[in-house]
Amino acid sequence: MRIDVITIFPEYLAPLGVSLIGKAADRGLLEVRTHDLRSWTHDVHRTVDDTPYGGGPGMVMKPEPWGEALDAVIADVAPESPELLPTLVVPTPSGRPFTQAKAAQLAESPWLIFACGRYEGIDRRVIDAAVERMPVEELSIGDYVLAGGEVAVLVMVEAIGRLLPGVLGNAESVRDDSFAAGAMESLLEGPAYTKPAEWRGRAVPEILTSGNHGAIARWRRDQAFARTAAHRPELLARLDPAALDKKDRIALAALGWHIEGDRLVPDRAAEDKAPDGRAPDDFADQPPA
Ligand code: 6GU
Repeated sequence: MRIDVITIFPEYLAPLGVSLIGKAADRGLLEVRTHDLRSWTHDVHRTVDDTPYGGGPGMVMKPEPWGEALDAVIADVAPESPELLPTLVVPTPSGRPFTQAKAAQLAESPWLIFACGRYEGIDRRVIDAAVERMPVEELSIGDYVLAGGEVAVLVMVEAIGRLLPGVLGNAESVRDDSFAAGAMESLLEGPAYTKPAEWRGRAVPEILTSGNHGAIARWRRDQAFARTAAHRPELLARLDPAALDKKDRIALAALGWHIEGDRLVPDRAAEDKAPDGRAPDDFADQPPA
């Protein structure tokens, strides 16, 4: 996969040269190129922003440097092979949610361009024009506001990069992740333990040293249900009851959840609360992109 990042702070992307993603790049599994947006300015001050039309606080990124930057980065695409066009990802708090499913989808693309906005965002015409040339995804990494898209790009590239073939040592580790498509899609992973078997008077759960792999898998799944019920109850409501076996139902019943028609619902609405009293709606799921 090729990844181009256009930003006014190329040094902000330096962590992509480190750790899992850096090693993947060293191994040729992914190529990251960062570009300084200011190299497509032509004034002495290398201006990338201006005041908003219509007034209001803050500054808006000017369209001209962005237009030239995108032209330059996609310049090597032959007009007769539009299937080689990259997907443009624009990190923005007003985007659609960046989810594990979206990470998996983007991991299938051979080429991504990330356009990092700062200030109050990029002049809308840049995105409107790009949509006519290539697939564009405006994506948010959560319900909070960052100062710019760079940190969101670090998040997204790491989530996407670890899904690329060969990047993780153990391909199975992706399958059991929280949110992984399939059995873990709406579940959080439970706790993990390593040696020593006893530490400061605390023993590892006995089942994990039993060697009974079926029982361990069952215990882990029950732990995932418990953790999800405690931390993200709104995720449990999304589980498809048809995908639950008898033991799943028993585990969920013990946590106060039962099946009503084709939905999993809490026994009593009052229990539909996180332990800290926060309403589960605080993490309400957004509709799929
Ligand atoms: Cl993707 N960008 C910015 N600037 N702020 C955000 C975000 C993205 N996602 C949540 N907040």
